[in-house]
Amino acid sequence: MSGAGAPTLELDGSGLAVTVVAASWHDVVMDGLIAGAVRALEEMRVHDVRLLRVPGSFELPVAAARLARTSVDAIVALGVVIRGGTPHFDYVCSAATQGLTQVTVRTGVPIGFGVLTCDDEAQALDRAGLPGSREDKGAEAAQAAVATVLALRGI
Ligand code: DLZ
Repeated sequence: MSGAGAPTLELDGSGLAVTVVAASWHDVVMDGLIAGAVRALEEMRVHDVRLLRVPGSFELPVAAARLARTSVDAIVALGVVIRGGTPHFDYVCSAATQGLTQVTVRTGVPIGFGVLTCDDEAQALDRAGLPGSREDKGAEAAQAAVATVLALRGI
């Protein structure tokens, strides 16, 4: 999927509580995604920013489901899944994507989707918001989560 076309968002997240739930596989990429998300939340003046780590991307939906029952306004889900030689990639990607979709739709709590699904580590590093990366998917997911909270308030 091309990263072109992402919106430029000027958002005021003051008064919001947002938790970043982050998998732990591929630590260099994860460090970049988490830093990007936290930086973006701070730039949007989100007053309560928390971080919850889980082992892998497969565990993101259950963590998000539990968080959605707390007082959070939004969740940012971050993970990196890199294709290997077995079908495991497809199962983990599908579990994370479908699980997070179910949580956000069923609970109404916006979830910024920052799970990278890449062919190799180079692709992931290029999206991780690190020095030299072309994209910052952690920041994009954080902005999407806050933008959705604000948009839904307007209904
Ligand atoms: C098992 C596994 C594999 C092979 N690859 C990844 C990966 O690239 N990214 C990731 O976030 N998690 C991976 N996992 C771990 C699963 O998400 C999960 O944590 C384990 O299957 C234990 O439930």
